[in-house]
Amino acid sequence: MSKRKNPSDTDNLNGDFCDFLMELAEYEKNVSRNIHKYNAYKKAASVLASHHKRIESGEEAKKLNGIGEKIAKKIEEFLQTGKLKKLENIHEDEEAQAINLLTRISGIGPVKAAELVREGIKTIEDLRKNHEKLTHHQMVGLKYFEDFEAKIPRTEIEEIEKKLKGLINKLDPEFTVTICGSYRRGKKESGDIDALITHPSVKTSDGKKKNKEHEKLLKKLVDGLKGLVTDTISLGDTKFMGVCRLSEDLPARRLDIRLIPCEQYYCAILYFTGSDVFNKSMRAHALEHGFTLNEYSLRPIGSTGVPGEPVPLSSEEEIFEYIDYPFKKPEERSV
Ligand code: 8DG
Ligand code: CA
Ligand code: CA
Repeated sequence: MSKRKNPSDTDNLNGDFCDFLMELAEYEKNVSRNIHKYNAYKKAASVLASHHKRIESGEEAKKLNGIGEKIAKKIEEFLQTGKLKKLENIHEDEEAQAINLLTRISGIGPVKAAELVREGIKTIEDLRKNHEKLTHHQMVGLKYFEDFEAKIPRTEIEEIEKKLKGLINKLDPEFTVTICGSYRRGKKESGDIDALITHPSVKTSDGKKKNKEHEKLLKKLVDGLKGLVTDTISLGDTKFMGVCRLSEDLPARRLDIRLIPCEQYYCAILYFTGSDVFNKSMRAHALEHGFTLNEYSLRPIGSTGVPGEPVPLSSEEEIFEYIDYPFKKPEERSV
């Protein structure tokens, strides 16, 4: 999951509220480590971002689903005073700012950031002097700190997609490659690149022996990407996390590649296209219609409450059909 997000799009009439709510959300996640508050702020920001009219009072905000007393009060305070006391206090809290900064490095989470700050490591410069305290992932994150903060223009991902597909096709034309995430949702820029790959020979139903052969498949595939991939953060049997770069004059970009069994491909594509808020609402809808949906499968829930066998799928549309959810094109899933 890339860090720093903001649902405040250009046509968002409540963008200023969303900005401060997202900043509070980040604070709760990184500094307080209160995931419930983080989710509450994020939910409120997302609801406000898609609201068709400008909110003019806390009272009015409270009527929206997902906005309770406390958040409504903050909106009221912001409308009245043009600022937020809580946020001002956070801005003055040096330790909180240092933790927030360090969590912007790929691989550094809130716990590690707090630990570093406790040891007096508070800036990127401090970290560069203490890189022995970092894991390999965190070191790669630090090395490319500035690069990874930059959004990736859509046109550049189109080029990377072409190159990636070309190289993978050369290895075996039976591979299917789909770049998911915000790129598939049609966004003009993305935080990272989420590539999903499948091959007719990669099956969940395979016995242990056959799976052994596939263990090396992703490694071979990544070997074939020299010239595009510059660093490996981690490489397992099903997931590669790393770095790619189109040319010397462009920033390095975060690239994840997942090798998915073909039976699971459509559920995986759906899941990794997101957005995460869209996924949550679709999962909830599935449950209401007697199905459980996740990144691997769609399964009917029997009368005993136990999920049955995965439904065989041959397209993403079919998932929507099974649960009676009006089909949404990827571009319509950025809620
Ligand atoms: P971005 O990279 O441009 O910032 O946006 P994104 O492509 O939408 O976000 P992402 O963090 O790269 O995640 C890609 C999709 O994966 C996301 O849209 C939905 C799905 N997803 C969830 N939850 C999680 C999660 O906890 N971790 C990851 N890595 N992906 C998740 O729904
Ligand atoms: Ca990602
Ligand atoms: Ca992404």
